This record gives sequence, C-alpha cells and structure tokens, in this order.
Amino acid sequence: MATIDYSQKIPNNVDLKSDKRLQRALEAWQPNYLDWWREAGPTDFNENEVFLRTAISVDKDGWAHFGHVAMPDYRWGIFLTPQDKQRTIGFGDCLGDDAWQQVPGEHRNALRRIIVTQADTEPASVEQQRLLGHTAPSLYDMRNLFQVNVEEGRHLWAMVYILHSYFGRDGREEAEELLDRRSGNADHPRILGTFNEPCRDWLSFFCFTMFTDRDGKFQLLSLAESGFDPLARSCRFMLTEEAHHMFVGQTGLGRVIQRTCELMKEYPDRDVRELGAIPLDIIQRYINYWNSSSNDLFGGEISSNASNFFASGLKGRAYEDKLDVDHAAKNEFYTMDVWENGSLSQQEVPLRNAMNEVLRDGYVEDNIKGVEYWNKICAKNDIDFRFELPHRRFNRKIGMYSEGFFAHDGTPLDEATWNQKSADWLPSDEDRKYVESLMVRCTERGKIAGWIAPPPKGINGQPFDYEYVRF
Ligand code: BYC
Ligand code: FE
Ligand code: FE
Repeated sequence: MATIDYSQKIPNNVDLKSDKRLQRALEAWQPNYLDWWREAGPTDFNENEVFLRTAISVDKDGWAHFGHVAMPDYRWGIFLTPQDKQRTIGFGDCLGDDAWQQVPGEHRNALRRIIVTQADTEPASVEQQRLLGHTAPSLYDMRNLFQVNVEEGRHLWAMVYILHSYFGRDGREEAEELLDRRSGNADHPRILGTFNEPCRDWLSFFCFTMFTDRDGKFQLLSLAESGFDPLARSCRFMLTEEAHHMFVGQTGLGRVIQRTCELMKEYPDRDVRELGAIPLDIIQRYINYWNSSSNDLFGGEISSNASNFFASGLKGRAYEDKLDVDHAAKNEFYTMDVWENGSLSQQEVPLRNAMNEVLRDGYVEDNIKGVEYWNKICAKNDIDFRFELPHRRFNRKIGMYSEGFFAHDGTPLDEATWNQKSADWLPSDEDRKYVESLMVRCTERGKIAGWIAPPPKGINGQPFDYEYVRF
C-alpha cells in the first residue's frame, strides 16, 4: 500500500474506508483541526496559493508532488511506511518478540504519553510561527515556512490517527486537547518548554528549524524503532518530511551568515548594522539560545523514564537496528560528567538510564556538522570569525546541569560570574530589537531582504524568482 488514496475525505494509505467507525471519528475531528488551523495557523495567508509539495506515495523515491494550493486545501492525511510482517522488537526486554500491532496493556499509559508529547509539539510549532509570513524576506522563504507549517500539521494527523485508532475514548479526548492547548498560553500551554518560547523573527525561525526540528529528527528516529509497529511506521514516514525542515534551518542561517560576511568583506571599516545586516556575534547568541533550549528537549541525563521506555520496547536508540551493539543494553554502563554537590565528576551510569544522553550525543554530533558548514562560509569570504556550538551544559533548564551555572564551553561558574557573563552569550533585548527592526516583508518576485543572501537554487528545479506564493 505504497500509494495514497486521495479519493477519500482524509487521504490515507491505511485503508481507512474499511473501518467505518474510525473513519467517522477522524472525519469528525477534521473540521476541528481546520478550525484550529484557521485560528492558530498562518491565518492571514489562507487565501494565497502556495507552491507546496504533497506526498503521493510513501515509496523512497518520488513521493512528492508539487503544485500551487491554498493552505487550508492542503490534503492532510495518514501515511505510514508499509508494514513488514516479519518485524520483531529490536531492543529492550522484549528483544526478538514480534512487533506489536496493538497497544500492549501494560505499556498503555507510557505509550500514550509519548505519543501525546510528540503530537503536541507539531501544532505548537505552527502556532509559534504563525505571524512570520508577514515578514518573509522573499517568496522562496515564505513558501518554505508554509511548507514546514503544513507538514507539521500533517505530523499532528499522524499521531492523532494512532490515538484514535488504538487508544479508544481517552485517545479521542487527547486528540481534542491537542487542539485546545496553545503555545505560550499561561493557562493552557504546550507540554515542552521550547514550544512555548516566542519565535517572532526569521533568525529565530532558522535557529528553530535547525535545532528544534532536529530534536524532532532524533526523537522520531528513536520512535521509528518502537516495538509498537504503527508508531514506528508513522515516524519513519515523518522523517522523510523532516529533512527539508532542517535544510531550511541550516541553509537559512548559512545565507544570513553569507550576507553579513559579504558586507564585512566589502566594507571592512563599517559596522554591518549600518548596512542592514546581522552581526555575526548576534547570530552566535541566537544559536546559543535555541540550541540550549533544544538540548532540554531530550530530558534529563539520568532518567528512569528513559530507562523504562527503553526496557519496555517503546523508545529505542537512533538507528538501533543498524547499530552493532548489545540491543538489550542491560548490564552496561555509560560514562558521563555528573553534576553533584557543586562539582563535576565522571561516573558510570547504567546505560538504560542514560538513553536520553545517548540520543543527545547523536544530536550534538549532527549540530557540529552544521556549525562547520557555517564556518566554511566565513572562511570562504576571508572573515576571521568561527561559530561555536555551546556546550550541552550551557543554559539548561532541564536535567542535572540546570542546577548549576556553566559557561558557553561547559566550565562550571558561580552564580555571580554567570550573571555577569551570560549577557555575552545570550541575545539581549537590544539584539532582539535590532533583529526585529530588519524584519520587513519582501514579496516581490526575485527580490530579497537586505539581511540575507538568496539561495543558490530554488525549489523543485524552479528558479529563485519563481512565483512561490501567489498574491
Ligand atoms: N520541557 O525523565 P525526564 C518535534 C519533563 S520535537 C518541559 O528527564 P523523559 C518537533 C518530563 O516530561 C520532538 N518538561 O525526561 C520539532 C518529565 O515530566 P514528569 C518531540 C520536560 O521523560 C519542531 C520530567 O520533566 N517528541 O517533533 O525521559 C517542530 C522529567 O523528565 C522537558 C518527543 O519529545 C522539557 N524540555 O524525557 C515540530 C518524544 N523535558 O514525568 C515538531 C516524546 C523533560 O515529571 N517525548 N520534561 O511529569 C519523550 O520521549 C519524553 O517525554 C522526553 C522527556 C524526551 C521529552
Ligand atoms: Fe514534525
Ligand atoms: Fe519539522
């Protein structure tokens, strides 16, 4: 069932029409979803036609179809990678058992919680980004923003399908609540910290898609290994969409850096602020902020939740099935710097309890590659500036390092020193005001705002000056 049935109200490749009850329940949720989209999504652009890609098959090659659509007409649906009937559970205490096609009773609560947490981030990100269309630096960027938005909406659909079809009544209630919570709402916030942070300017948007969507990649990689097969298959397909989100972040920041470097080279004696570009040290501070907040999304370094999720076969390591390791991870240890009584010491932690940290290791490694890419842009332009990824201990709100104060390079600090120095590392009000002052909409075909370089190529073979959004 690689092809998707688009003749249905809800496009799907799960033969939804054969389960009338489920179909009715999801068709009843659909208008509520659309109401949410119209209220909390990119409201002011619902009339515009956007050059969007839509999945037409879940096969590895050629699943995407490109065309102009108004966002509310985007065909949100349910797409899972095909089932492998031979699939077994690849880690934890049930290693080697057949993968579950139904929710195992003893893990029901934990599983529901993981799915709801995953689901909650998707609409949250759309809410955070809802006003950015007004200040898009080009039609190309505006289109990318909306592409990300509609796909995050689809990721919500992916999780809601699972809640509806496998969790009965409380699954349906959770699906309703997913449309009720709001990013940043004091009374009814989204579940995880970063998803309540404002994302008001495009530098933040690029940092978000670079670092926060990349947490999404790693969480999805670990859920793609889940013993609960429908979740694994959903997440595998979501991962194929996720790659573009991180591309938007990494190359978006790269283009901001490129523009600043070009101007620094051309006018070595001028402050780039006078030239309308973003100083590299401000970009570094934004990176520090969003990266440290996104590090929190992996949870505590030592976590009994993580251990239980792994032991019970719900959440594996990234690429678990490809790793040449003991997949039970039972009597093994992980060495980490433990922060205890005001000092760091290397300790051995039972590996299962360290699974959040193991996942974060892959994340940090990925981020380092992104930083190297940005540094090459500086070097190519002969600019003597090097970006650095903040240490994972820096500016944490979750986990053991949140109990101390750490420099950008991870060195422990006392509180007074932190208070003195943190302003060098995190965006100041002035930084934010300056960045916001640059955010003016530029939607003339082929034009781009002055603080960012154009992309080397457009979307799906189209040129940069293509009409990516129609007004
Ligand atoms: N903010 O044992 P601990 C994406 C809570 S992004 C607030 O250390 P655990 C996307 C935690 O819930 C991917 N609270 O952590 C990206 C727990 O609460 P209780 C989203 C937090 O449970 C961009 C307590 O602290 N997917 O897809 O091992 C755009 C102690 O927790 C935070 C998932 O997250 C936080 N940052 O791990 C669109 C996957 N961190 O029990 C989309 C599902 C922890 O005391 N989620 N807490 O009430 C999970 O697997 C886990 O919930 C976490 C936390 C990895 C998030
Ligand atoms: Fe997503
Ligand atoms: Fe994403």
